[in-house]
Amino acid sequence: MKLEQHQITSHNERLFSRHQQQLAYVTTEIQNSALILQKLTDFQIGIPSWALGTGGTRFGRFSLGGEPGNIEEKLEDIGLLHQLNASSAAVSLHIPWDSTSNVPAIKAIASQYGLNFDAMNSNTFQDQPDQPQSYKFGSLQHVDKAVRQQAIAHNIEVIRQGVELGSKALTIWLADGSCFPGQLNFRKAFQNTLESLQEIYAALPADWKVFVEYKAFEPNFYSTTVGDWGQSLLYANKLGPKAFTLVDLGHHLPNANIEQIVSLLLMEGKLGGFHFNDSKYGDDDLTAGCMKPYQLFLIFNELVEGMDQRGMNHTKDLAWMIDASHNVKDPLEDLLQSVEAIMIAYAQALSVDRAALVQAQAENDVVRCQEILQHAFRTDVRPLVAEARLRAGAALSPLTLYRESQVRKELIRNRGNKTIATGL
Ligand code: AOS
Ligand code: ZN
Ligand code: ZN
Repeated sequence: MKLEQHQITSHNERLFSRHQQQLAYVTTEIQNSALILQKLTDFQIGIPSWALGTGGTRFGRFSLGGEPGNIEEKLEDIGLLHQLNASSAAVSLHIPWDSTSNVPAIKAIASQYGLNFDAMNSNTFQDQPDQPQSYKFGSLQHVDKAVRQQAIAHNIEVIRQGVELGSKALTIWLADGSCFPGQLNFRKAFQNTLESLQEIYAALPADWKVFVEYKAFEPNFYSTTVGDWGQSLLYANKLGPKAFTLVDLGHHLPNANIEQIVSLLLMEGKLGGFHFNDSKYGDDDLTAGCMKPYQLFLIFNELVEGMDQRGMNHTKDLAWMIDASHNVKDPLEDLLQSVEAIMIAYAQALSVDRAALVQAQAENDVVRCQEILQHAFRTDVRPLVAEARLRAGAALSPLTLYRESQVRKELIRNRGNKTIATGL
């Protein structure tokens, strides 16, 4: 389903005069609003193919209806999001949840919606019906070489499919680890994983990157073989210049200082990408910014400062992706909220008075440092984010338009009421 241009136009006309007033105010408050607008227009966030249907937990799943049943429908959904917010120009696929058997058709649909293929995700955390070896005791770390080989071959196959689609990166998240003390020799597990990763790394095309995603716990509850940014960075450093760490916001132990991690990874040139989400307890995969918007801002504050220090391109040099999964919301509405929260945090970080902060830090003026950051955080930049969308031909209020045009009703009419999206 696609929106008609006149639907967007008339929505924007209705909200325009109020928007103008709000924008006028914020542009007097923020010095560099022209630059921020440009950066917001350029910024694009990858949508995970597995976030388009309602997720579930081991306690059950509640179908929403109208969910995409195949990759073509997933691309349609992301295309719709991109029409609404002009900030979701990429999809992150998951193999084998997504079938790429018809590459020309997939590419044609993607280009029709103006979508690119962000990092490809491999899956060695589940057994597929036809596979000879089981991942019950790990994949790249496994004590049995045959299992490791199967997992390596899968990752290389994912790269091959990604090349055909025009993706430029592979994200490896491993469930590998152990559930009980004594189950694993930590060093052997690390070495096996490293050797396996080296084989995958050797298969990367010259212009590809590999992202090593870490996670503190779950599904293993005693040790995880890529458990934190230290372990991920060890792998990335040992692998070479095409290997990077991927930070998923939900993958830390409680209260971890993620903004400091981000800052140091950037300093080392080893930050590769992001999985945005939010959480209260663990890997909750909730809507970005729904729990800790100040933390999201502080992370972006480090990102902007660190990327500018290194002369990096904000949009192209890191892979920005959402990783979310929901039980109670319409996933499309949820993704609109996540993208909005990310854009707001980014705009706030861009508005920080950097020179004043540097000076206040040099003077150990702790109060002033806090004031500078909180001023940026507490200034309402939403009109800037809306203006960037307006200029890109998208909706002033994507969520409002989504609801007004009764998208979900239409999707249910087309795809049915009892739908299961492939994924977790
Ligand atoms: C798992 O916890 C990780 O966040 C993964 O990045 C992701 O959710 C999974 O690989 C789905 O593709
Ligand atoms: Zn993730
Ligand atoms: Zn996760």
